[in-house]
Amino acid sequence: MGLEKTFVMLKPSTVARAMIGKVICRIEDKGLKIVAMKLTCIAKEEAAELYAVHKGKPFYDALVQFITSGPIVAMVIEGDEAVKVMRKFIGATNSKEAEAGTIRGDFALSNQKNVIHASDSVENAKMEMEIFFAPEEILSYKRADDNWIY
Ligand code: 3AN
Repeated sequence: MGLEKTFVMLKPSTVARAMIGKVICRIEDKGLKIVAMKLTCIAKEEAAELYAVHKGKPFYDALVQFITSGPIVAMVIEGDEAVKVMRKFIGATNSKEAEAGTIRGDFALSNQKNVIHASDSVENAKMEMEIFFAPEEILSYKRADDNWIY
């Protein structure tokens, strides 16, 4: 088993649509474990760090504007191959093309207001969780169903 941690963010549109619970429910039902979580606002500098790879792209300014427009939920999610599993679970960036059954496929129509972000590699996960969490904020605990998931 390859236990991994990944960074997940529920976007301002998800908080505004009162869908935090719905999305978290999916993550927990899958057997993935929330090991850190906070409702917070992203500063422009944090947004620039998070989306550094997109700087210069036509949608960059709108993306930073959107992601800083209201509260987000930042989380660290742990599980077997959590990075790959979460990416598959959220679906394609363009929600219209995201498969039914994925979070974006089921809850969105937009490629910007696409509900959720999840890191695309173990390296990026580490970098992204460090933007939002101090090491002591990432917890380790047993869930009652751990033995039935693994
Ligand atoms: P993903 O979130 O699926 O990893 P990325 O990393 O390519 O997608 O893009 C990061 C974010 O930038 C997306 N979640 C989305 O909000 C925004 N974005 C990506 N492509 C577009 C686009 N063509 N138009 C508008 N926003 C986009």
